[in-house]
Amino acid sequence: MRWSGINLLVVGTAVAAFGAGCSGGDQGPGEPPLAIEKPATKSGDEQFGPVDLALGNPLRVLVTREGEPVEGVDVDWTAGQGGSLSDEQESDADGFASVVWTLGPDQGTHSATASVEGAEGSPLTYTATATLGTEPPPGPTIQVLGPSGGDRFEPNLVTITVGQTVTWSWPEGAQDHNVVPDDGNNPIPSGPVTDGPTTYSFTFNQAGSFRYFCRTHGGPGGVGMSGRVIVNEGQL
Ligand SMILES: [Cu+2]
Repeated sequence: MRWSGINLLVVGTAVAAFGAGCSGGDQGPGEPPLAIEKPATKSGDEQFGPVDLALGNPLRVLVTREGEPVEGVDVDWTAGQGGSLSDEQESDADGFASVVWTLGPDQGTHSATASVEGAEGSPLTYTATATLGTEPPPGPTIQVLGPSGGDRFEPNLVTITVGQTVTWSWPEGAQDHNVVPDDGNNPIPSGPVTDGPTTYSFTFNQAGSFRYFCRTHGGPGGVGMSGRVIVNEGQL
């Protein structure tokens, strides 16, 4: 499978070099190669969606040659994990080609690829997280640590998607910590400083970058025992 793919690529390159058999994009002799990339916005990469349903946004690829969009190029798409894709279309006047991705039946990480024979950057891999129902997957847990080993949040930077829940966990031995938001609301304050073991959770329903700190050992603006949660819009 791999080997035949490489052989096809070599043959395709050789054919293109002789200036014959081009499949769109006006590839001629001596012309620089096509390149494909994920668009900077709305690529459709890293979406969350329920199993067996189409993702909310299409996957998009940008086809260029020397930085200029190229129209009429056939992009080959594949979907793994039992997923399926809408009919392929050639790149448009702005160099974009897109497909709608319907995820397969299993929960977890799914992948799809876009490829253009002989193009730089090919193949591109897109991933999606398939969920059961419409609930976003659980978010990360942040350890609330110290004094042993130093007073700190670990990790002190996490990145999530809107709708995900972050859990702070004070293990046994953690002393005099709380979670206080710089902006007063995100996350809602955990309350008075407390010892472990205990937990506190907050669901971020707003995109942005949110700093927080421990009243005893830190302060706003990233001072001392502090951390940050970056919340991305879902389904970019
Ligand atoms: Cu503290």
